[in-house]
Amino acid sequence: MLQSFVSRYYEALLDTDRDQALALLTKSLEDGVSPEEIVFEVVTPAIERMSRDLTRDLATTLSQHFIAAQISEAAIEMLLPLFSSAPEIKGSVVIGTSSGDFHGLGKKIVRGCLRTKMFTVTDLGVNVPAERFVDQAVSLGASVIAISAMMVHTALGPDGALKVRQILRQRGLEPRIKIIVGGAPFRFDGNLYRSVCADAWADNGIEATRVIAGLVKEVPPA
Ligand code: B12
Repeated sequence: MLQSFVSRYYEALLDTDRDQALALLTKSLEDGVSPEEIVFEVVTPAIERMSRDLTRDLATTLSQHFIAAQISEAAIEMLLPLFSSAPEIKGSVVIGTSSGDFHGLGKKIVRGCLRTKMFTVTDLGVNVPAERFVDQAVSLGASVIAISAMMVHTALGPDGALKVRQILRQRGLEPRIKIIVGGAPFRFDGNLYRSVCADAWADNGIEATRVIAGLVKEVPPA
């Protein structure tokens, strides 16, 4: 039964049919499937599969992936309160687009993937100054700052990741808060993240969840 549900849910994602996808989730709950099973065996594998299809054989499009990430987020928000015990949160992340940069689509996909994988994510929006990234990470107890930059000058610019690094250093926060970057310039040059003194980069939302899980482990418990 679960297998047919998985296929129908994935079809709804491919059709970007949010109502159908969420209706399927509700129906399977009524049929006795646990919310935990739905999240870990349906919702999360589906967004991972779409990400693979997108990068490997272009079987899906970016717009499908974008809507799928939003549907996944909605599904997680609907199902988490129904878990029999609170899920283990893997870490806390603040995410935003670099100062001067108003590209927000990729960041939203990353946010959706992180939430699907049980990270607490605070989205600071677009055009976020370096100081705000750090202030928010400190006040929310986040161990990772995730910076999206879609243009070369906002990736390398003076109020981007480099400044976040500088502030973390000045305030003695480097052991507690890690920096991950992503976006078009980093995809173009896989070593660019080093030039902006980030701890890591990732090519897409699913990869970001893996890399961030590693970064969280490097941070000593508070
Ligand atoms: C859509 C788009 C726009 C839209 C943005 C809409 C929106 N609300 O976001 C609009 C039309 C508004 C726009 C405006 C501009 N744009 Co524009 N835009 C694009 C375009 C075509 C696609 C970007 C996109 O959304 N991709 C889809 C998402 C899903 O992919 P993504 O962002 O790469 O995200 C994925 C990964 O990169 C990664 N990722 C993303 N963020 C993060 C963060 C972390 C932490 C991690 C780990 C991973 C990660 O995961 C995501 C999911 O897989 C790109 C071209 C391109 N191929 O990238 C140009 C592009 C980025 N834009 C460009 C330019 C120049 C501009 C403008 C300056 C144009 C102008 N003259 O006005 C303005 C800038 C406005 C500003 N100040 O920000 C240039 C930048 C060139 C450069 N060398 O810097 C590009 C590269 C186009 C080009 N080839 O010239 N743009």
